[in-house]
Amino acid sequence: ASIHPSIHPFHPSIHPPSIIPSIPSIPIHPSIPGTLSPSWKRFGKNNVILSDIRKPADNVFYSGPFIFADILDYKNLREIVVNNRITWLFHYSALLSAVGEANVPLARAVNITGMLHNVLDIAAEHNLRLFVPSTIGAFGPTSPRDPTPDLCIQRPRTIYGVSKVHAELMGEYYHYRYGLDFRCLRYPGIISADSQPGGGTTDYAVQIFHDAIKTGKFKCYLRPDTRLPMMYIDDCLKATLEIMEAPAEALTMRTYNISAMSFTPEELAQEVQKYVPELEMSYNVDQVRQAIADSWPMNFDDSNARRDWGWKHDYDLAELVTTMFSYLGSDSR
Ligand code: AKB
Repeated sequence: ASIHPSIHPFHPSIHPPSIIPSIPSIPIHPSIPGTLSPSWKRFGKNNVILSDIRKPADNVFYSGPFIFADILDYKNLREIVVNNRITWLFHYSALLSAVGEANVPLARAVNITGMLHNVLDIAAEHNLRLFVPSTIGAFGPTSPRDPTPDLCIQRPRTIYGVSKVHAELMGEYYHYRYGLDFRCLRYPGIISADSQPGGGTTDYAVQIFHDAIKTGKFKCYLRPDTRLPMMYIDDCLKATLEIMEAPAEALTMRTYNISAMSFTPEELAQEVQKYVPELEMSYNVDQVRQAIADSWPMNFDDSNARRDWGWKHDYDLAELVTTMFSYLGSDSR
């Protein structure tokens, strides 16, 4: 018999028996397409299940299992977990900062209801190890910004940030109260060649590569001196798998900052100009995104992650730009 969260409080001792395969099954959201390759290599293609409410885009190479999963539909999620004997769940569904401000009710439904009522309860009910990404956006104007430590005041002023603080606190509460194996990383702005910008405040740092290659021009919506923490996708994936595989005894906390580099639009443009020397930068500040960026960390203190589970980034700004152009091709104009 299964136990519905609204009827019974969770405790590890009352979890229904579950059959746990020797290798974890991991539903992964395709908004980070690169997620697939490291996890396939590590766990085997058939043990990693990709899910979304839409078919994968034609340009996303994908040949492993793919299923429809709607995080707003509790029964659908439960069926997936039971039928596939899921053991680990990576929960990426979320509306990002800028797009969340444009549609607060949807952001609330996806980021809070989907997370609170569904993912946490399913994970607790089925004894899953649960990964939920948080973000630099979980901090706000009253947080220390340079650097921002793991534990400090968090009063974000976006629905995205509020939903992420909520996720951090709920995950930790379920961990301490019911033994849920909740693990969470606060990501900087993530940059990758194979995913398009998706409604975030840090998106300019992805768009600049596409525009530099296509048109040789880039109009930035943030001021030239706006410093934000950023990370290349491979480091993000490495950190995510590392924290999921870390022995529980190594974790002195359940939500960690991770960091790799911090830069401003001006500094990024200088690096991009090494590949596209004629790049013309201009600035047309969007007040909404500028206000969000001005309330976020400038530098992220990730010393706890480095100490507890050996986090170490591989990509700095120069390496990031070289790698982006090696994928996108600076001479493909
Ligand atoms: C955003 O800009 O909203 C995201 C984030 C930093 O969480 N990329």
